[in-house]
Amino acid sequence: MPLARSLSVTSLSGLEEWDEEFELEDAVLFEIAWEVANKVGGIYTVIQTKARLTAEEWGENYFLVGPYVESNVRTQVELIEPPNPALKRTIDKMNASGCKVYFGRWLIEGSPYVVLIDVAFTAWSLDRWKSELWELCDIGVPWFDREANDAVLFGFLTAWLLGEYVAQSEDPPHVVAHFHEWLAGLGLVLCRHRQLPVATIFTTHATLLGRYLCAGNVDFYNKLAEFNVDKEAGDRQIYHRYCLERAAAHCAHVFTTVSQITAIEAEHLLKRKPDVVTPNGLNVKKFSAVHEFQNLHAQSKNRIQEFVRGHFYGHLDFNLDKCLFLFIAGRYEFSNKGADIFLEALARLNYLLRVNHSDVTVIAFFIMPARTNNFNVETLKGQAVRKQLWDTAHTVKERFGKKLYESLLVGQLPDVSKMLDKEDFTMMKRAIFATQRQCQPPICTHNMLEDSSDPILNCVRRIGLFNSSADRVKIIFHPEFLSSTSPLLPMDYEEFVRGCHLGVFPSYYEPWGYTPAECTVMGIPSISTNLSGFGCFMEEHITDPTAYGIYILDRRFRGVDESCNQLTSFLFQFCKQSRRQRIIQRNRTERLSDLLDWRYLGKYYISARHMALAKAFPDTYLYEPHDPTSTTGFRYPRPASVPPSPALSRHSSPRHSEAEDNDEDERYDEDLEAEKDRVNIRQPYSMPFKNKPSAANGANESSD
Ligand code: G6P
Ligand code: 1S3
Repeated sequence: MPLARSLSVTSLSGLEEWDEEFELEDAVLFEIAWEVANKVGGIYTVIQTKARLTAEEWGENYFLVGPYVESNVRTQVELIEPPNPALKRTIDKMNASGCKVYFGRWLIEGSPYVVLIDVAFTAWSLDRWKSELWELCDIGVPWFDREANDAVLFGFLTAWLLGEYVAQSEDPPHVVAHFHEWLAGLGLVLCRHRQLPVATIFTTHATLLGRYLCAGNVDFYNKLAEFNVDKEAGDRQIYHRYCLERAAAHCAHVFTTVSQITAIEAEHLLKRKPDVVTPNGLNVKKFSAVHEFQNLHAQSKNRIQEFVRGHFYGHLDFNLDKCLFLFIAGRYEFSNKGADIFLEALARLNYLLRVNHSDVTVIAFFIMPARTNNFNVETLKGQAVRKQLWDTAHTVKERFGKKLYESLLVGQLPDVSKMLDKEDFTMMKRAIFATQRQCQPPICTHNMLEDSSDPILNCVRRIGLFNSSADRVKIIFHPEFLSSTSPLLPMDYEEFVRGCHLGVFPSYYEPWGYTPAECTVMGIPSISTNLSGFGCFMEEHITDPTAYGIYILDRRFRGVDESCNQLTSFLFQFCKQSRRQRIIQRNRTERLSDLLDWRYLGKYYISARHMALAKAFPDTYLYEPHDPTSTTGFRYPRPASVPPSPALSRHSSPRHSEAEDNDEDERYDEDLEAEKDRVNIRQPYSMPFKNKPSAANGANESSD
């Protein structure tokens, strides 16, 4: 089976040695993507988080190239004059020839320079360029495909920019042009066709065919080698897009993709094996106090609890302190992102919690944007009722306090029976009456435009999880990305993730998967799959991922029903953990964040660039590839202290009582645990490049 094969391009050893010799003084890097300063999906995150590291390496010679979108520019970009004379001449010349090209600084970490091209302004050239494309490589782009039309305009304009830049440079520098995804790919094809002296890299973050085939009912991974790619692309009316993508992959000096699993997919669907796998990293923020991220969890959780109080008003018959918050988030691709099996597993979990008389309540959030017509009235009312109860309690408290104060002023202890008067009781009764509700708490927070055909809502209807009192699993579907200015749940995504207990991402098609990676760096456990780039990467680099709160679902070698059972079992085991075990697990999860830091994963981008420079300018640059068969990468050993299984976990302090919810005891255990693990595991950034002696593996497992 093709997936069993291992590509070793992400082997973690040896990178330092390959790259030390490179001198980049006269080289210039252009990184070109449709998502530069323009958030559409995950590629934006790649470029935005990586910018600081790349800007540190390339300084004034790093330029991001993207589309000009006025609303984005107003909020994210400071327009300035280009300090680089050749680039200034290039932009002036293009603008004098009927283009609109802007230059500025993108206001993110690293403040990289951006060149933003208004593609709509040059739409008058579309027909001419499409004919040229047809003449050149027989790719015909239909008039109705707006995205592909944009890709043609963007492609011709970026190739023009690069060609002009080379022409305007007195002493032509060594240019590296890194293109991301098919939307930017045509620029690369044109650079090669025009024989520009530019080293080109093409990174695909997902293949077009892979995404389309997986969304249908296809046994994708077992049939990878058998697809008739031209026919499949034609059947889905994406043949022209597919041709653009495949042409870019083949024309590039260096072809890369974001994970091993997508490398195999690309080899079969695009017919070129990637030269380097460039996994996605994040900007990892380290807190000076070890507990800081735990405190942030508690703070954010309180805010989610407030929302839940409002959403479930009149039905708050569960203990919020025993409530676990689970979530799935991302692009609304129902089955590709695994929302289908998550819902099915939630139904099974509900059954298990009920028959086991569990006192735990699970609230599962679905944060996936769909077409809506704003928040619905019932949801807004819930928050208004909660606010009113809060105001009432506050007013009564004030009145109570005033009477108490007056009594103490005259030297008397208050008569407790007179502290609350009739008016107070009337006010409180009125507030309680307002919490009466005839309907169940809503599943969806918004008015859906396609309510009757919405896949999540239809699945909820089928499995019958309607937020009733008897259900131990409740569902909240928020079909819009989160925002700190929302009147409903005023939190940004990061705060929300911190407040949850578990991220659930059982994707079927996920070239990388930033969502579980983001959970990890915030110390929140997550479920991903062995079909996602992230899941495979973690499996490769951690001896016992589950112990670190990285649950990896097997969707590769099991049928859907079996995977669903495994997911249910992960969820049920998670629900059985005590608070103390969750705290310990979060500490461990957070410890993995070094592995996902760009400071470390950025090395793969560096080597892709060096490889491209050496291929395009062999007289100047030399690239010595590492041993492609080497598989000796770093692996995180098993955690040295108490395992997280509820059955095996023991109290590490004689002070610890039955009261697992006692924060003081937890803190003590947590300190002890963190200290032990720090001594045993924590290492500086450079650690992943070295092998650890195997004796460290679990040697102290029972030293607790
Ligand atoms: C953090 C806080 C603790 C709090 C705990 C709740 O660790 O530092 O004070 O008790 O979160 O954890 P839980 O998993 O129950 O949300
Ligand atoms: C793609 O975005 P998506 O969510 O459509 O690119 C992301 C960045 O490389 C990747 O994390 C994700 O898996 C892909 O699917």
